[in-house]
Amino acid sequence: MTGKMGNRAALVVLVLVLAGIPASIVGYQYWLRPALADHRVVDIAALVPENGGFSPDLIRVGVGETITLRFAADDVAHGIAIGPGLDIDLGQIDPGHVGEVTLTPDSPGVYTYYCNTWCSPNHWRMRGILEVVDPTAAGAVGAPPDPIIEALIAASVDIDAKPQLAEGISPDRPNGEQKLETVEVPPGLLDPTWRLSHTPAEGLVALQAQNPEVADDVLTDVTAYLWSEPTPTVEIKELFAKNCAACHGELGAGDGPAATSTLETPVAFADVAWFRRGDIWYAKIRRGGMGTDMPNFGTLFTIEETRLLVDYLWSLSFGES
Ligand code: HEC
Ligand SMILES: [Cu+2]
Repeated sequence: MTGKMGNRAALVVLVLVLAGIPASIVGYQYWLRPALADHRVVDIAALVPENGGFSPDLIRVGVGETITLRFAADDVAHGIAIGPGLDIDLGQIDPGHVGEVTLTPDSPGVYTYYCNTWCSPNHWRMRGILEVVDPTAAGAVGAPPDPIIEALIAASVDIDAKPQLAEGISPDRPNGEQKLETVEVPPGLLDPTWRLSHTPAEGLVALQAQNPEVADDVLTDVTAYLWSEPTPTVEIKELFAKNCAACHGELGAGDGPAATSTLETPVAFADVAWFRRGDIWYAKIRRGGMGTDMPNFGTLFTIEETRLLVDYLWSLSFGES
């Protein structure tokens, strides 16, 4: 792993997170406190998208300016987070309550505040933009370059093509780790970058070529084990639980409570795993589907978080979580 976590905090701060303050301490919350504050306090109403979503849904703040964002849940419970890379999650805010965060951005950038609690069928549209501008610099801040997506474009990979699914490979992966010791593994399979741009089925073929005398079930176990490395962290599991499980199901079986209301059926990762490439999953997560109700998460998560989510999908696919 490279030290990508090091550059995550372009904007961090004095972050004070206060969640769940009853909004009913009205006089204090709405008049006295903003009047006494020595910096800008912005009140943001959080409503399900059918009722208007966030208002305001665009906030501009200058580099070095301290700002307090106060999110009031006015209809149902919402979960408020701000990304990518800020580590700000105010948790669930019940109706009639306020959650707030105070921050002082130290470099320009574009961030998204979003709801991460399933609050309505249009829940995932509940997003707003926090733009950090440097008044002394001209020009907009672009998104950072994304090596995985650039490589897909360079190779003309169509991320919307539906790969053919073949029969006969079990999604289970018992004891792959021990079996790994008993076979000869081609170097590509040990390289996470190679695995990201190849399907497990292709990995299996490479293993078979190298180990013609070894039984296929041993080789499938080894392949599945390699693809489901590394073990997911608690943070990534939580990111999936909050943002993906409503559709894809808690364990990625495609059976979340919102799965019945999407245009296309959310993918059950175990069903497709052998014939999918991780880099295409990655691109799908960042860009979203094309008219399929699969939301885009590229403005919410860092490149690193997305990469770790893909690893987590593999471990869900191959039965280990
Ligand atoms: C609103 C429901 C919904 C949510 C929330 C959602 N997805 Fe999806 N997802 C779908 C649907 C529907 C599809 C199938 C259509 C498509 O591929 O565009 C899909 C497809 C995918 C695919 C492509 C799978 C394949 O091989 O075809 C990936 C990867 C994926 N989702 C990952 C995620 C992750 C990770 C999250 C959370 C960060 C997430 N999804 C959140 C509905 C959802
Ligand atoms: Cu919501």
